[in-house]
Amino acid sequence: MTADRIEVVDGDITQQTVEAIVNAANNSLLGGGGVDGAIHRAAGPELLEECRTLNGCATGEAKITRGYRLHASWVIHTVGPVWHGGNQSEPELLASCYRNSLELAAENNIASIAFPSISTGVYGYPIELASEIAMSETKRFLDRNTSLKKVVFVCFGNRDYQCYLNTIPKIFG
Ligand code: AR6
Repeated sequence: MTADRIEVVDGDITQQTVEAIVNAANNSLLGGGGVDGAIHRAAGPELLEECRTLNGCATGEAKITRGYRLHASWVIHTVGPVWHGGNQSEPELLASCYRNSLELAAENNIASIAFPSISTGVYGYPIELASEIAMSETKRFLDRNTSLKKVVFVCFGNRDYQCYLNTIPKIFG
């Protein structure tokens, strides 16, 4: 059952015990605020050193690095769209963040991964809409992939957590 492989938690993504955590980065991949800042602080300066070698990342795409001082062995950096009202390919770009991150995980034999709520902080994407994309894209992936055993959606605070919980039945029935 696909739904048995997803989990929603209220917490800090840097503290998750999974093989890979996803970073909601920007095109430079050179750090920032929000979850990006928290991940770089927890991983240590070696993460930034490796990110410097990647030449940035296009919106909707994903790149992988080591996790350094994190519990997670890997960080998958993806760049969500900035919300401009929804008519500038934001849904497609956000979906491709999840799809490309999950594909990178599978290619690297990663069995467990945690996502933050990409684009819903500084980038302003409404979380009700974003959570539906996060879960529907993940469901689509898990339905045809068996190597990934666990996908954790890490919500930062109770409001976001409740929103994600409300989305589960809409997507997983
Ligand atoms: N663990 C889990 N989620 C977190 C954490 C954490 N430690 N800290 C924040 N969040 P944001 P974006 C949540 O703004 O909207 C950065 O500067 C947060 O509450 O981090 O994709 C980058 O460099 C929100 O729900 O990312 C980019 O410039 C979610 O993570 C820009 O922000 C995403 O919020 C990316 O903006």
